[in-house]
Amino acid sequence: MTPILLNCMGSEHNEFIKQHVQVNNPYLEGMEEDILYHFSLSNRTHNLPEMFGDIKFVCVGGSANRMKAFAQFIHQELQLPGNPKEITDICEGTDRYCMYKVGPVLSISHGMGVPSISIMLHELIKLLHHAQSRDVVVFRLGTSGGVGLAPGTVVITDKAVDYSFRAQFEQVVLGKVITRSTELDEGVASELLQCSSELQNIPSVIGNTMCTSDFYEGQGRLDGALCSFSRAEKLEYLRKAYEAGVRNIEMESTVFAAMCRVCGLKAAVICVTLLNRFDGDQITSTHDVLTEYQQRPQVLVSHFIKKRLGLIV
Ligand code: R2B
Ligand code: URA
Repeated sequence: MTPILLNCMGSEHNEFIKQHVQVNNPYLEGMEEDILYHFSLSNRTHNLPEMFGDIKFVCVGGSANRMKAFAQFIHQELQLPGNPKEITDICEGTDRYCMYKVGPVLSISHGMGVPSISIMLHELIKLLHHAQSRDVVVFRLGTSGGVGLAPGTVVITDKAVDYSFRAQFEQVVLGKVITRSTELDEGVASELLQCSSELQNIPSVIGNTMCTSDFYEGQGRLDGALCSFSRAEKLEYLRKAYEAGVRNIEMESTVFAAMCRVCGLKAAVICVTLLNRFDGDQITSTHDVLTEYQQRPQVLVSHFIKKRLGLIV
């Protein structure tokens, strides 16, 4: 084979990799059927290319109600025909996750914490692969605790970092630790920041997001059932996090970033802060204030999607 031909194949191959969702498992090819158990879907019983082949934007978030509300919101924003109140849950055969399809947008819930979102992501990535979806961007829309920011600020994640502020995710596989990078798509993050500057009342920053495996002790809270450290130690840890560029704390970003990256999916994390952790641990804002805060990542991502679709300039 001549070097020129090799180059040609290389670039075609790269183009394919750039557009398609890559699963990284040699065993999948040989499987007669792939049951996406937690979605209650299968590539044998459902025509996945027909159902999902046109998906361009996947929005995931913790709560089932919030992701239903997002689906109804984006339905209105994209001015699609039909009644947004009538959209149905594609995963109604299970109550693990909910999933709504609105034009080229998929809205899915992932529950709380790394194990819950990682199960959902395995099945989502296989679903997009079976469906032969191309050029997909995945967003996590969530809530978080702010580090040195006014409550209500939206943090667009630069790097998702672990408890030691390292941009990596550790997964235990067959008793050994596998480490994967958690860098997110820089272009999508800066496009989102640009979108925020075009909107009113969506104060936004780009910063690092720390992912923990617990809401209480794991995030340095003094108000859990257990607390093994002092207030001074908590504040010292938050100060070190701030110095390392951490602006918010949540519970899913590292595995989300790592899995999307390995599978060639462009990804972004957009979380609103519900409180400033330097000021306290309890979430004291009213229900209405919290509801409005949680709409901010949705409004921002909706603006991004409408711009990408050419619905606004
Ligand atoms: C943010 O909020 C949840 C905990 O309240 C968790 O899923 C997260 O990442
Ligand atoms: N979600 C978190 O994980 N932490 C917070 O402080 C708030 C929301």
